[in-house]
Amino acid sequence: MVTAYIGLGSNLEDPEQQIRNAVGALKTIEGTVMFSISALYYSRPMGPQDQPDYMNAVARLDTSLSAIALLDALQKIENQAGRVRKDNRWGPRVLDLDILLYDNNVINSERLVVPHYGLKEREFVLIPLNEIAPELCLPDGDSIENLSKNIPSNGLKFHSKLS
Ligand code: ROI
Repeated sequence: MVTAYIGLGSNLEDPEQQIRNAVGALKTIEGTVMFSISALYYSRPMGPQDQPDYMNAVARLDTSLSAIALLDALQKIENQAGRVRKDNRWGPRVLDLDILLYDNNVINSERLVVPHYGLKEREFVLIPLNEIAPELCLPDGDSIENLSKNIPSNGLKFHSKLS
């Protein structure tokens, strides 16, 4: 089994419900158990500001799937939520499920880059990740606790517990 951390984000079509549905769907991925889930957080959009605020959370999954099989499973859940992949990479989305970490692996393939390239700069990833895994270190040795202490605040707000 591998431990993977997944970032969840939504800013369209009832984001809180989108995240709650996604959490339910993550629990049904074959060969996978959800070990923990952070609280829900409101966050201001990173990137273009002319889009709604986001709801974000982070989940820990323990899985027997390969990283690519896990990515396939996550993209299937995104598609079932009605996500349309458009060119606007930084635009609003119904549901975004990102593999943040896959054990201590470093992956640089065309479809998948792990650790997630934005992890260290994103308050909406670091704070929920630190909530569920403060002892965690990245493959390069950086500690999540230190990174989350030093991230500049962009107004992330606790919303509610999920479980
Ligand atoms: N901004 C926030 N606050 N939360 C996200 O999940 C998120 N996802 C994105 C971009 C557009 C970079 N901005 C975001 O993909």
